[in-house]
Amino acid sequence: MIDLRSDTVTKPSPEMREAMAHADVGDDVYGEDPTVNRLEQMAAELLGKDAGLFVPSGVMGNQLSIRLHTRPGDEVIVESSSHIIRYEGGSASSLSGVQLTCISGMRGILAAEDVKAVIRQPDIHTPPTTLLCLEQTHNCGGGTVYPLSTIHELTDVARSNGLALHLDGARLFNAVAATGISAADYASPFDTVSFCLSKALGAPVGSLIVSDDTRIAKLRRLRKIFGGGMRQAGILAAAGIYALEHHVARLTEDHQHAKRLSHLLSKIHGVQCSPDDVETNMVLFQVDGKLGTTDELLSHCREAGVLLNSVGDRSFRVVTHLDVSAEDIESAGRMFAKAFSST
Ligand code: TLP
Repeated sequence: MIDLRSDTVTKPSPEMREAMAHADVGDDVYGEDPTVNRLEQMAAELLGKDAGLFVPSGVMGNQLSIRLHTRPGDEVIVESSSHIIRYEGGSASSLSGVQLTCISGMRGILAAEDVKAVIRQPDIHTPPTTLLCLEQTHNCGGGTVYPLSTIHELTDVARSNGLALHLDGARLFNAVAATGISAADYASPFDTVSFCLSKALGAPVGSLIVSDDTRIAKLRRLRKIFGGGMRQAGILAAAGIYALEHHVARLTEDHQHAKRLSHLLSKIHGVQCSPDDVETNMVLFQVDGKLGTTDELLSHCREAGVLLNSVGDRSFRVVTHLDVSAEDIESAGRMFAKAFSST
């Protein structure tokens, strides 16, 4: 089975497991796990911030950051198909008591004038707008890269209105691989940046938040409150260090695979797919209604030997990753052709 549902499905390689098995560990709640400390320092250096905090998941990275930057009743601006609004179980409202204001972007990418238009001016009737969250790369946009110039336009508007800035950089390193712009340059305008080790980078667990020393100290306390304080987490951090050392440079391979797959998909009758839209490791496509319902199409693909996720009515997402080879991509192309002709 070729699994293209997400880049979260990768399994740790024997070398990564070896690194995990030999990790030096201690109790991280006491700050005594040398491997976690090394990973946090590495992340901070890579992203050009003072300090880092290892957290169990991308959702926790986002939610701790939202809690840090807001008070209950505040308003947070997000893109309307962002992970924070779509896939985090409503946690921003339940855990931080904030209200989310959504603006639609072009394939997930917001425009500064649209953000400016929804920032509320102080008034007793309105919630204070206190935070802008962006997503790099943009998942539902199709792995879209936020251009650095657009980030600067958006963050300038937000800053001049007193908003804090958080970047959900779950796939930040895919943007780095696609553009050659450094992670530190992308991170620079933000107060907090989270990124995931367990997506394209192939680690089994974990994300990091980076920021200045004061904010990281507060986030460390919040992590404990949210139940994310881990003990001998060096075993997991070792996988993260291995991922940062060995799996960043190869991301361009995943991008080439996604591009190739988009070309194969675009040639299938009844499939709408634009290879020009493929910027990183994701491909979005739609399938003609005559070929079946969403569920039927998913099961035809499974029967043909390929797994993928639906992201809407007859709309699908495939994600390339570490455990998918160039040959797998060619096979997946044939499997999709079979699945979408079998009705
Ligand atoms: N994304 C997953 C699903 O939750 C949709 C996926 O398969 O793409 N931010 C972004 C942009 C993400 O794509 C994800 C995971 C997260 C945060 C959350 O990370 P985890 O799953 O580690 O909590």
